[in-house]
Amino acid sequence: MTSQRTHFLTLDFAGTNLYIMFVNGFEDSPPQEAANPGPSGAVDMGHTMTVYLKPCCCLLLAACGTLLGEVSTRVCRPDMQTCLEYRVDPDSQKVRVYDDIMVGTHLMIVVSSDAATHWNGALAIENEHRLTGLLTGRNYNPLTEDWEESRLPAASERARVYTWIQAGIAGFALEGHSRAVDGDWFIIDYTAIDEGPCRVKFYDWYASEPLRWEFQFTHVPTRDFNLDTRVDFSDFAFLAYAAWESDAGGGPLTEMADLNADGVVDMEDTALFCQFWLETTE
Ligand SMILES: [Ca+2]
Ligand SMILES: [Ca+2]
Repeated sequence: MTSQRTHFLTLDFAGTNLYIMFVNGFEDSPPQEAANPGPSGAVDMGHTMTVYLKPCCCLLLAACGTLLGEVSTRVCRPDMQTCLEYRVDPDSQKVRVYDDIMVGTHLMIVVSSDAATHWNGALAIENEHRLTGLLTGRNYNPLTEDWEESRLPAASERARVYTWIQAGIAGFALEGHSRAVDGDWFIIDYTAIDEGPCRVKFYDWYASEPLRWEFQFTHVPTRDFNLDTRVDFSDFAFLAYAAWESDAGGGPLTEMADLNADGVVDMEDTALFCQFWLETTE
């Protein structure tokens, strides 16, 4: 066996120490000391990974860190407890469809991770979809120039949420940090501002295909005719008056309450109205 020379390099990785040990000049299997690589000797062997390269060097990685995990998203009501179900678009596995979102509805897009790792991504609305949906951040901080309440404690205090505006794009850049831990990292608010579809793109800049998926929100006319954020008897009274106006030849109320856009306000609109009974937009 030839003589050996050992060097250590210590890095901070994901908030934990990563020890890299270089061993030069041995021919047989790595020496016993290689299993105890850290200068401090405090290495959890359950998380030790060894790469052994011949003939002249061996690189040993011992990390008390975490493995790369999965970043995920969910769409919730403002109470953070009620999350919406989606269906996958049969024409594109990347499109998650959320049907029947009433205009005026506020939702939250939550970005989470099941692992502590550095990550960069974005949420954005592009081109004509900017006319029907709006993304907003929380509590802009002019000192950090980011939306500080859109980043959550698990993302670490060094994460940032920056405005991302350029030609045809309106969104937010989500910049993680190596000190992040698993949990909810970012929250971006979403508002349905007009009827029709709106797609929100979710990017993961570390993925081989950065566009991970799209949220497609299909917005339907509001039933909250008096705009007090709740669909209730006041709106039903409005609908009844619009039906009377419709029978009398139509008018501005008819246009507002004609939920299926067939030119009249009748029982079909009443049925569509009742689907959102007691719905709230706050
Ligand atoms: Ca109302
Ligand atoms: Ca109608």
